[in-house]
Amino acid sequence: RTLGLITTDLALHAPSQIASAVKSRAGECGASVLISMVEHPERCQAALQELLAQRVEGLLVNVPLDDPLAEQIRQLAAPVPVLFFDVSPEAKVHRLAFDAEQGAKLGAEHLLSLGHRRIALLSGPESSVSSRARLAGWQARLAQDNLVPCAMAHGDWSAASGYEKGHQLLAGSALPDAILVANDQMALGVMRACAEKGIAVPGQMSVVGFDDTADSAWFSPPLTTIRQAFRVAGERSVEWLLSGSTDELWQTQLPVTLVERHSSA
Ligand code: NPF
Repeated sequence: RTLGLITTDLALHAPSQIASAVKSRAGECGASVLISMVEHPERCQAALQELLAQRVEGLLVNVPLDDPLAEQIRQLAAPVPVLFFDVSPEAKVHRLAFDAEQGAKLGAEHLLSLGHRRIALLSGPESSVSSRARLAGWQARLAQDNLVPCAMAHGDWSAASGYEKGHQLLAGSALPDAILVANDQMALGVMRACAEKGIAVPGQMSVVGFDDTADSAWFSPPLTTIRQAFRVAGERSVEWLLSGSTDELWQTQLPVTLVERHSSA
């Protein structure tokens, strides 16, 4: 049995951990996974045709897609079922996603409970539904306490962008107390920027990431973050695709949890 995975850049930690989890679970189920990595969402159709030509019996798509493109891909693939990871809940497609709002709320509440009020946001790219949902969740939770972010920037998920945007967020005369970051790789870059400016983490600046990738416990200091259980996402998605009962619309939200380490105080 063969499944297909169309994924965004595998040099990034979250997509690579999802790909790894999908491969492992498929292997345990005696299925193989053909992986196609696309640089742009518009390349998804071509990747889809390639995978269909190789007779995959189910497809996973971990690329940020707007609703029309996702629905188009579902139709092109039919009757082969397609499961999407980074589409809006409104799209009429099968979807497995982590609860981004809940994760954002947990991170913001953690900082608020520590007494921080000057909170900066480092969001991910606007093209990603997950990224927009994390940003909206942070803003909504801050607004509940009548707060607005003291500074804000968008990165591209990479540590390099975290470093560059981190320097931007730290450039003002009054420093933030804390920074909420949309993924752990960008948090790594932010902590590097803090170190270069002589800003102690967590003494002068708390940093909270999002993902809990395998390396995040080894950052210096070990990163406080929102855990997305990538293994579980891989298991659930593969099991559903191989279940043979994929006719009904399946939209599942996986819970996330706060992992308190040493980058926040
Ligand atoms: C991404 C996407 C690319 C690179 C990093 C991250 N991240 O750190 O979270 O975010 C999201 C994906 O957009 C989404 O599809 C889902 O896979 C989620 C776990 O990661």
